[in-house]
Amino acid sequence: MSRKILVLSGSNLNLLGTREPEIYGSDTLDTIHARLSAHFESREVELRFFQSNSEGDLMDAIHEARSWADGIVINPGAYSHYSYAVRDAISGVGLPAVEIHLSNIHKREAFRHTLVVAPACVGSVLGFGWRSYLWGVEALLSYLSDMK
Ligand code: CA2
Repeated sequence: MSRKILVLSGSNLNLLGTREPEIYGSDTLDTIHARLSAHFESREVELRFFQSNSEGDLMDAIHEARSWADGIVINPGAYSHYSYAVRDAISGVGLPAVEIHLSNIHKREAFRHTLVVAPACVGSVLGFGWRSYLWGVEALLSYLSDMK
């Protein structure tokens, strides 16, 4: 069955590849997106990518996904830790979402241990660098296949 998935990235993720490679890896977000496209090309999976630093733009993308997507993979960036608006957008559209993080936030500063978007998601993948995106999509596809 063909699937359509929105891969959403939030605040500061456009800076990937420019600094802090020891935490986030050295790939740019465009490189990660290209890897995902190549990986899922032969599997009837349509991926659409969007990044924004604006909470409102992320919310709009989530709202629009209701009309075309089967689910959402989201790295909200720092919005993960305090955006009830992004959380409500995910709950509001009713699409299954998987939250992902490049880094293992549980090993980092205390403020990153607070996760307010994650409870609106079906599950999370974190700590695997760019592969968190890959396995986030895999996890969502597996979840969707159980839903029929
Ligand atoms: O580990 C993740 O994926 C994060 O969502 C990344 C966010 C951070 O606020 C979350 O706590 C965990 C930040 C991404 C910022 O990435 C940068 C990359 C290079 C230079 C500056 C920022």
